[in-house]
Amino acid sequence: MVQWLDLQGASLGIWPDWLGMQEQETLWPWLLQEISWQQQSICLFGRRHLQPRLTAWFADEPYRYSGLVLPATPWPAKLAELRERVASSTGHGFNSVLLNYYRDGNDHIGWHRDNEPELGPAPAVASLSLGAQRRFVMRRRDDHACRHECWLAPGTLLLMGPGMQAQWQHALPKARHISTPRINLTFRFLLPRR
Ligand SMILES: O=C(O)CCC(=O)C(=O)O
Ligand SMILES: [Mn+2]
Repeated sequence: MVQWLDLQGASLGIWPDWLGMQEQETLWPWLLQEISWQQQSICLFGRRHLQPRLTAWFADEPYRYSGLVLPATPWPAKLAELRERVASSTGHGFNSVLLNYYRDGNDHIGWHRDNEPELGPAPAVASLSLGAQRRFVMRRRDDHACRHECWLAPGTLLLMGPGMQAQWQHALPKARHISTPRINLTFRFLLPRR
């Protein structure tokens, strides 16, 4: 059952237990064994940094973010099947997935918006969480005191609806007490290049 929240004009959808325990138990080792996880270095404010997490990428189109160009990469059948199920639950189609592997609570993602030009002006971004439960925080760009947060338990599907990226930033903060890993699959739709 989906829970919809209205965040001042942007909708957030949460499907707890979207992926059952048994499927999580087969998907998790498959992701660890079959995905070629990389620690990318990115350019932030003119300096190069290693990202504080590992990532992987599959897409029908190339994607540019934080000074990186991620090429078009064919989808493994397992992820293509998940993409269809995410599309049918959320009502949004996706042609790319960015996977994040947070090795422990030190790995994180800072405040940002998923607002690259390829995503268009009002993208929907769907996120499937596996492994350690982590805190996902959102704040309005124009009023950082206006915040919302949720705990992303394994198996949860989250949809940041159209409008969210224009007004809100999001982050997955460090959680030093967490020693176990988390994997997150973020499904996006990239506009074909003109
Ligand atoms: O790990 C998460 O839940 C969020 C990841 C994220 O925001 C991103 O990859 O852009
Ligand atoms: Mn994001």
